[in-house]
Amino acid sequence: AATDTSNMYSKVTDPTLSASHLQDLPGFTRSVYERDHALITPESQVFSPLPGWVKTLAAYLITPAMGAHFTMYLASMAGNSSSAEPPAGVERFVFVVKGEVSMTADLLLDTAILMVDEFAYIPAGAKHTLSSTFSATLVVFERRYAVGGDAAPQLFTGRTNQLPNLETPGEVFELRKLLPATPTYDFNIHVMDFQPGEYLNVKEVHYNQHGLLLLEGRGIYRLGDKWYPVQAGDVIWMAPFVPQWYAALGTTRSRYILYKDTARDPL
Ligand code: UGY
Ligand code: MN
Repeated sequence: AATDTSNMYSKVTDPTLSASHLQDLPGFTRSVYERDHALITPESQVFSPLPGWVKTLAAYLITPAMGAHFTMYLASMAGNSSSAEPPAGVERFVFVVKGEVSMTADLLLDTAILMVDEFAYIPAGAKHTLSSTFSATLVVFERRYAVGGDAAPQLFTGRTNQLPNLETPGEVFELRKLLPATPTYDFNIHVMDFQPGEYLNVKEVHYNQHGLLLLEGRGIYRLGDKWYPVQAGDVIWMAPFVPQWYAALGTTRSRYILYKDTARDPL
């Protein structure tokens, strides 16, 4: 009997490693963990109960075990969930990527509602609770506050799209800083936008550490001498002095949120 040959060469036009299959390929991940950087893509993110929090799973993506001085985690809050306090002396920054959370705090008169693209900075020791009636996802950055400056950090909330674009001489990206750029704060959170085809002009090498979540778009991230295709949902850790560079590709803008330690003497 004649064999059906119609699909015989189908791998040529539908290869296993085509973009549509890459996500599901058993054993395949774009994640890497190197001495001075890591890329942690969604299929590698492992969620487990967040100690003290109610009905919340979290994936710790950056911790001091890697050499970082901060933690970065994604917290996935189910319905009727709530947060716990960070350890003593630790400040917290939360940014809502999905859903909506309420925040009560001793230093706040009213409950604050945080929606997607909104954020809160909570100084070390400030009693507060984040809760969600439905489900919500947060990206959280925490570190032990390094005393400095002449004023105490304040608890505040904000909305990214209400912040001004800051000029960065020699660069084309749009930059928003979510914390005041004063010596009171020992880190900042940058939101950076690149249109397709735009890229960092400076091939950066600097003492600061970064934790990055790509919120929108896709492109190529250079870390050290490796070049990584990245897309929304990917997380990157950059150790001090790792050469870093980004170029936005695709058809939509790239936007990432980035932790950066600032305003402290590295000694
Ligand atoms: O501010 C920064 O260091 C930032 N431009 N770095 C980065 O995007 N990798
Ligand atoms: Mn940088």
